[in-house]
Amino acid sequence: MSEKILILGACGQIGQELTQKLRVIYGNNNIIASDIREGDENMLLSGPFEVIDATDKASILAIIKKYNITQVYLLAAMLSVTSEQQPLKAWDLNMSSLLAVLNLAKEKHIKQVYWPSSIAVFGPTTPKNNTPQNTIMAPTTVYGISKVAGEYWCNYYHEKFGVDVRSIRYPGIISWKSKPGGGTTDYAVDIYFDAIQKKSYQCFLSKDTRLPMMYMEDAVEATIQLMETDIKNIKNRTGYNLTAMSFTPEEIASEIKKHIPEFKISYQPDARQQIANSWPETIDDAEARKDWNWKHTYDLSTMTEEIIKNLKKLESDSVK
Ligand code: AKB
Repeated sequence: MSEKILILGACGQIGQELTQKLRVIYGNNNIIASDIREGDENMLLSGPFEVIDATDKASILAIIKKYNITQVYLLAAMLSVTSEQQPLKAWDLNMSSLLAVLNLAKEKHIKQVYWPSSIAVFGPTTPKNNTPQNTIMAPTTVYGISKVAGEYWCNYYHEKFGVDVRSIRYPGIISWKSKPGGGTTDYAVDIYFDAIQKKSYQCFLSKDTRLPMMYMEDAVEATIQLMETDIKNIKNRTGYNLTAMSFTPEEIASEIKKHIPEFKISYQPDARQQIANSWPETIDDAEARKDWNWKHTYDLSTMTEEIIKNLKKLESDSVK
């Protein structure tokens, strides 16, 4: 039987691009996009779309039955910065949605679940460099606490009930087609937009804050690759470490200057600095590379070239 996939949170940064890629691979009508709000034109015209609250198990079940869904990608979540502003709301959204979907899988309404974890599972006492797959976690953010708890719920549902749930600890994801919202790594997206539009950027992190990052193309590729991997190769049921590059604001700025020489960056660290300081600088993702043959394609230089080329094209198309 071919897969029928429901994406919860399809209008978010990763959801938008993942939906389009899955529609290309599996066929538009086999990918049911959904979010708490209606999608944009691109989303609505390219395949089925449903408005669903990802914490409402009964509504998710109705959609699963309506379309004979086999897999759910649960991407609805509040990220690190917004979670600090509304801790209980974040805990409720991040946990209730996960438990709703895990229970639907336990009750055999669906066969497979994808749920994103994050480098936010780690904390200030975690080894900062080449952070291993299994190490001290102890996060100091609400978002991180919800991701650690979520990882162990996934593992529990797998061990106790045989639920096939898979997860990646995403680093900061950098994109130009879709924008993030409410994350600490968002600066690495905003910087490109401001570089094109204003030739300058004021960064909310200090110039030497090194964080693990990945280009969206790689993140989407990794996610689909993990979900398509033969079940016998999936050895980890909490969340796989995954990375492509690590850089500081100063390093990304100097890469941008190669394309836009007049670009200027200034630094005004705010509360987000503390979140960034609690996260690893570089990640060891050897297990993902071994278990499901993960390989990244983009580094800082190839990603920057690609993003700037595309944003310049968007800008020139919009003035035509
Ligand atoms: C965030 O900054 O909150 C996210 C993440 C690393 O999970 N991008």
